[in-house]
Amino acid sequence: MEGLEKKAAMQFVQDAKIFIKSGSGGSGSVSFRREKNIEFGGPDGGNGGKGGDVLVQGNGAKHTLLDFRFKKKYTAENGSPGSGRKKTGKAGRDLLLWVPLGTEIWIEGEKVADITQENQKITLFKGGKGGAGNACLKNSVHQSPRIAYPGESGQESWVELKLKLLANVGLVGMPNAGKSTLLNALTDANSKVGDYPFTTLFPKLGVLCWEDKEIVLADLPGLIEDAHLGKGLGHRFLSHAQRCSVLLHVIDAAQSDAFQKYHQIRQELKLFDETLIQKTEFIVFNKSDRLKEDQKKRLQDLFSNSELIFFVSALHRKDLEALINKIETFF
Ligand SMILES: Nc1nc2c(ncn2[C@@H]2O[C@H](COP(=O)(O)OP(=O)(O)OP(=O)(O)O)[C@@H](O)[C@H]2O)c(=O)[nH]1
Ligand SMILES: [Mg+2]
Repeated sequence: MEGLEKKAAMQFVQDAKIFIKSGSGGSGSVSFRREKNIEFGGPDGGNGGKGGDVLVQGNGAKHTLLDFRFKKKYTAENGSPGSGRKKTGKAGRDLLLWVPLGTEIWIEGEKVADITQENQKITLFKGGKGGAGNACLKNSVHQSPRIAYPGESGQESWVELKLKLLANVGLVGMPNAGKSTLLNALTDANSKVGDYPFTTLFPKLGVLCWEDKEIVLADLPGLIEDAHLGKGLGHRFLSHAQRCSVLLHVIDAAQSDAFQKYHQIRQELKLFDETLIQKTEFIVFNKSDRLKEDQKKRLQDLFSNSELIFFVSALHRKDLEALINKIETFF
């Protein structure tokens, strides 16, 4: 299974750790006016230029954090030093980092920003101020200061980027339950389908258009028992369910131990993040085309405590309307 995880990590980069530094301010200058016929020119050293800021901006055209896997160090330009004739140094250029929508920014274990909107822009680190030149330091006591100040240092830190997809509804469940088939049936997506487990190796989004609403669904790779111990693809994609307000728990209705498997998956969700099992959950029994009436009745009895149960056939696109109608009421 290790190879599987590697493949998934290569195809969908959802986290990155990078080193970021804003520009330092330029130093102030010590200079005196020297002109013909003027014997004692006053101080005229200019201030240093401001260092460049580091900005982060959301870009809906980006879908992974792949760029940040290769380049690890990001530095904004330093400000230039001031010079004579009270000339302020040039400001350092800002550095702009484009990230996919849904990117969280973490520093030392703390979330400092969440980029969720197209073009949403934040200043992550401000550039350092330029140092004062001696022209600026002149006062009634010190008429000719021979000192100037260095510029302020830029801020620097290791920063973690974590991509958590922006989806309203997350599809979770065992491999092979038909999650991708269901996503394709409900939305414009074309998620890969296969009759083997772990066909889907990274999350895939689709949009369900219903009247004037656009509801985003995320097909998440399959979960198995002991995923929390790293089995299968482990818990690596569950963070994408955290932003969803509704989860569709897709179950292969034709399997014999549906009830037990259902609870195994719930346990895995809980072990990753307790709030996942507090979300609104639809139980979607897929592959109902293979189900006899008495089997269906048995499942209904077993899951009698759950309010939102649907029997569908994603493959044959049957009985999806009730499910769509219900999803729609939540948004
Ligand atoms: N009979 C029947 N087969 C279905 C139905 N839905 C999906 N399948 C089949 O079940 C198999 C698995 O479907 P997928 O959609 O790839 O399942 P998945 O849950 O996305 O699987 P992973 O990506 O591996 O987690 C495929 O062979 C599908 O054709 C259904 O409603 N009825
Ligand atoms: Mg799939």
